[in-house]
Amino acid sequence: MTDPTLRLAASDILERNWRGRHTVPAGGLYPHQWSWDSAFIAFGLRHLSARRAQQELESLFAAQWQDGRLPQIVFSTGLDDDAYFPGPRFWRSGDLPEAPAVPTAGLIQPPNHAWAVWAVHRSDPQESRRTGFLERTYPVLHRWHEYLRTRRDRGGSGLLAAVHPWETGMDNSPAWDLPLSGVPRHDLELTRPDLRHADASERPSNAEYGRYVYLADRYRRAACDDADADFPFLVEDVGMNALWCLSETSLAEIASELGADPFPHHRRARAIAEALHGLFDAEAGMYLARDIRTGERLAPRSVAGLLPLLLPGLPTAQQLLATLRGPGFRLGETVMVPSYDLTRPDADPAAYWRGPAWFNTTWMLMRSLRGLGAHDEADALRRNMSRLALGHAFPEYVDPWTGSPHGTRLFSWTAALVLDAETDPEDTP
Ligand code: 2M8
Repeated sequence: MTDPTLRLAASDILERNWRGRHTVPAGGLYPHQWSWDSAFIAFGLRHLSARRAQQELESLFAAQWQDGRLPQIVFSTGLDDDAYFPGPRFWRSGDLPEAPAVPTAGLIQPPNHAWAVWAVHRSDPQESRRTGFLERTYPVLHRWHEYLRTRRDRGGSGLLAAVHPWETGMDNSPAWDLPLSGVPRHDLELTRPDLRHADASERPSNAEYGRYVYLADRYRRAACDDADADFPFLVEDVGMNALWCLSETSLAEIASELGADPFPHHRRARAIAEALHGLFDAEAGMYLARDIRTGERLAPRSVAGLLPLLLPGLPTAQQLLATLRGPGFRLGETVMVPSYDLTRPDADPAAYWRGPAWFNTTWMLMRSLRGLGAHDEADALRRNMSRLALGHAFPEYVDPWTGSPHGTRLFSWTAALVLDAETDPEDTP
């Protein structure tokens, strides 16, 4: 780590957002535990305390459903129900037979967890072996991936489907505009505690929220059973599937380390990679999400479509690199990687997942660039991330051109991922 000030500031935020067994993404806007946030946060925590990184992941794993799913949110008890919407009263997970004892949401988020577990192990293998970290977590991760494989392949293509934009982690991405347009709006008056903590112009609109709530409510009414053949939102998201594939590769490493057979994981990772290839669009120069209901590819080019760069030996890597460096994403001219195609007239550098640059996606692409030998470009991204994080109180996201900060501040994965990038700059996916 070159800059002790950065390390101190980042660890301060992770300390401030630590709630005893897990870290909240941000105190006001996101006061519970989020699934893929925790995995990103563990990448940073592992440089401060291997034990704490293990706890972060294992507090999430303790909320695994009997069907194997890891929930989008694990609700902290002791907070008012209106601290976040939809909260525990909306989900009433305790009434569902497959849900755990702790209150959770019924949706999921991208499966980056096995990847994080393997990274936590690698950072201190001795401590990991001493505490039996992999022995405990391997069965959890295995059941999680089985849930995705058996219950979420809604299109029969070998890819997992998202039933809600929230599941993709890129909630408001323009890629979801078309499939969302056919979703009815929930007619109840909306509660928007998020607007107490963030500017309304930067958050999803009430119209979008009405549809989000309709989908979540309909999913909950069916006891989150993934069996509703007419479900109005079913998409194959590139980012979720790329992370699933990468995590399956990590499961193979974990299995080997435990003396178990890695082959089934390698076989599944290959099958996901092959299915994912069906989403490659040569004209777009990247992967595009697919709407299962219509069978059509979704044209908006979001940063998710570049995330297969995380996968080793990707046959389309050079095409993706060209797109990342081209007019849509402008690597080298922008300070961090934008979330959406800059050539589109509706790209907005400040609106939630519709143009701004996020630290998690930039960090993933920075690692991918390094894995492909593009060290100068990876270093430039790392330096920009650190400068902007430190200069702007660790914002949730930034304008990709100017670096000006947006969203909430003191954001946990921003702190964790710059800490990781600076401490272990040579690490690749
Ligand atoms: C954002 O999503 C939540 C819903 O899950 C929200 O908008 O209220 C997204 O940026 C998501 O990727 C992230 O996990 C979550 C918490 O940081 O916030």
